[in-house]
Amino acid sequence: MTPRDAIAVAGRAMTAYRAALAAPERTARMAVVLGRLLGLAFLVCMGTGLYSHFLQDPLPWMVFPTRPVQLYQWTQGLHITAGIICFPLILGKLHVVYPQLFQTPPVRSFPHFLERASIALFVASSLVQITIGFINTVQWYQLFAFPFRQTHYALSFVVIGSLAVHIGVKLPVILRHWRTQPRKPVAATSGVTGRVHRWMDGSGTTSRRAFLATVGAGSAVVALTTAGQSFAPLQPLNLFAPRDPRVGPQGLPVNRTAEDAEVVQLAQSAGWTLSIVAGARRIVLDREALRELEQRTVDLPIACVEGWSRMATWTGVRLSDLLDLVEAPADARIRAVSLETNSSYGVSEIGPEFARDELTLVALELNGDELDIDHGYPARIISPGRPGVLQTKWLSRLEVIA
Ligand SMILES: Nc1nc2c(c(=O)[nH]1)N[C@H]1C(S)=C(S)[C@@H](COP(=O)(O)O)O[C@H]1N2
Ligand SMILES: [Mo]
Repeated sequence: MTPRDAIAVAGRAMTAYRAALAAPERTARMAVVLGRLLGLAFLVCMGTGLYSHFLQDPLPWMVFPTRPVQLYQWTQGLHITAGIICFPLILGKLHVVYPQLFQTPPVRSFPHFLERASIALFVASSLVQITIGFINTVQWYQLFAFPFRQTHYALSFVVIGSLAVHIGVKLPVILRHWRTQPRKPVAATSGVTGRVHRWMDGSGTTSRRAFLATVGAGSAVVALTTAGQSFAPLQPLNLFAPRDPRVGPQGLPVNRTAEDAEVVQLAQSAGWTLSIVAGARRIVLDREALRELEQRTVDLPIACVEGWSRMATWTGVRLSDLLDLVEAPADARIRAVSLETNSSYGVSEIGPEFARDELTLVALELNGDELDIDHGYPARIISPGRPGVLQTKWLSRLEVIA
């Protein structure tokens, strides 16, 4: 057998296999229906993901809204829920288009090559993307030998870029199948074998509905069992989410304990003070002194990037009042420094819109009691509309960034 014969045999085998894979739900219309839902889920993930990313790594000109105070709780809850729904949708979509893997010839032209390459890149990058995202929400951080957020951010451009190419290439098919088509006789589907495309004649409606119902039910189940970590009424259904937002000291989950952060001794030390530094001006306050300043009580959620969130009542000193003590300019950025020094979570920066917000506190109490050591005793930052990771615990110093 010459190589040419071998290719011909392989080609016939692929054609036969592809024909054998024909099923009522494997239609271009179904691919478009699932593709639209996936596209929507990806856009939601991208938008909410960029929002979360830039809150943590803002560009110099960026100013963020501070109301509603639950804004980040909602955007991040959406991010995680839409991301999880991508699993059943992608599996469904791959099931529908799987026979296309066995096209013959595998590459017909340069545009066809681009089309297939962009799909390969898109499938691979989005599977990696939702998988590392999911792993992050269940906090298996130790699995990652790379910085999660930067990787997830960079990969999102690969996903969206290859998706854009994919949509561009498939636009004619997408437009043709955007609406349900009137049923056509088999003969009208020119250029394809009746066997492979028999389903285009409108038979198999029942199995198509059953397939869509399965994907839909899968999506609903993962959404309902995830959203409970940020959406209180669904909390009893919260199966997948790693945290029950109701469990933890003072009714609030703990992300990192004082012991893990190795701050127990420093945090409990009688000599603890909070320094507030603006250039040469410096004020040092101990807990007593902080207590003597005007105390405010606010209701603000902790909303972790991992998706769980929980409303709580905080009491302490308005950050703005502390900044006035050192005559910090109203538009200054502030750096909050923790007693915890061995972690990137030990430092956060606070833009002026948050630093000067009347709800932003250096909190001393949580839900009516002195802060638990795992929630940041003696003092922590709490501010509206920001990721939990920026709500620095075990505060030691506030620096006005020049
Ligand atoms: N110093 C310090 N502050 C921190 C953290 C940390 O690890 N170290 N974790 C952050 C994260 S990721 C979250 S979600 C919140 C959680 O606050 P809680 O543990 O009081 O619920 O604290 C934030 N503040
Ligand atoms: Mo977090």
